[in-house]
Amino acid sequence: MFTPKQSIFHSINKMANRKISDFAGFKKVLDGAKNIAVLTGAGVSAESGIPVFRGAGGFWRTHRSQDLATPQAFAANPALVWEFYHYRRNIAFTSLPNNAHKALALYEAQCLREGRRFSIITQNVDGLHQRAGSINVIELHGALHKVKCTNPKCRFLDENYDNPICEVFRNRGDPAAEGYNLPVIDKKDLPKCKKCQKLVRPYIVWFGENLDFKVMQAAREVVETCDLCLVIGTSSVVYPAAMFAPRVLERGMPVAEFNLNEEPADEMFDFHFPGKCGTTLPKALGIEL
Ligand code: BV8
Ligand code: ZN
Repeated sequence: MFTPKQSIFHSINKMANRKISDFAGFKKVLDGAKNIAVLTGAGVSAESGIPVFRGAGGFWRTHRSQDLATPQAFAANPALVWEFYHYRRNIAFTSLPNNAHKALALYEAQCLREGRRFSIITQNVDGLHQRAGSINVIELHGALHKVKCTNPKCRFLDENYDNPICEVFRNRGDPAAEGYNLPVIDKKDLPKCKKCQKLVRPYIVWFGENLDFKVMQAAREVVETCDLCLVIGTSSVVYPAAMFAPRVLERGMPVAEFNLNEEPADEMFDFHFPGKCGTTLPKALGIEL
């Protein structure tokens, strides 16, 4: 690797040469790549109408989303956390993939025809990549349509697309409602395990919880072997996902970011495409929708 002096020069040189909206330059790199990794975050689903995780979209009633996405919040008030996830499930199940999801699915199919690898590592839990037709998707943080039994002797993992997931949530979940003047939800009315009848939880990785070992292994293998990485619609603040693109850079491989923000999340990214990814991504991938 570089000596300290060389690495400073390399960084300055890279920052000076970072290509903003250089679609032609990116296409050359893209066409030559044999093993493409794509890391997506909430921004890739924003144009489908799904609120992003931080900023204005990051609140539900008076709660910050990330304060509800914890095992402590669920233990303290499972009804409140389940109502929050009922709200998220309802939005996800009634939303449609947007052009960013579709372009990724079509480009994956093109790579498969050409014998090239194409892997999506998503932080999202909305299932929209798969509904757009993407096949090779690693869901780092679980999925809204899955539930897991809380009984340590059972741990049954199930798929569940019921909306609402149980009767008590019908006409509930409205983020504008004042929670305190709604009828209290009794724990006995919350979703139960099909096998042992105990309480189930959303199959979601909450803050402070480890990611599934096999999922992390699959993601690491993609990060360690790719020869191009696209980072799409993420604020790159949540670990361990936030470590992936810097690791690709460390390996000397190119990284291209697609984000609303004018400034890249990392000075060292090779390409940055500011704007809505529903517009920039199909153009960069050369996909006509
Ligand atoms: C773990 C499921 C080991 C929930 C999620 C201090 C320092 C470093 C790390 C930590 C720390 N303290 C704690 C930690 C660890 C913690 C963490 O990283 N915290 C952060 C907040 C600092 N991580 C964990 O706990 C992870 N586990 O580390 O295990 C461990 C164990 C015990 C103790 C410590 C460590 C588990 C993390 C998983 C959390 N679960 N999701 C749910 O969804 O309900 S993460 C959650 O954030 C969502 O999945 C979301 O996807 C993800 C990341 O957010 P983004 O996707 O980036 O979304 P965001 O809104 O932030 O940004 C949207 C972006 O899109 C913006 O940049 C915007 O500009 C852009 N955008 C918007 N619209 C568009 C667009 N771009 C293009 N086009 C558009 N149209
Ligand atoms: Zn069970």
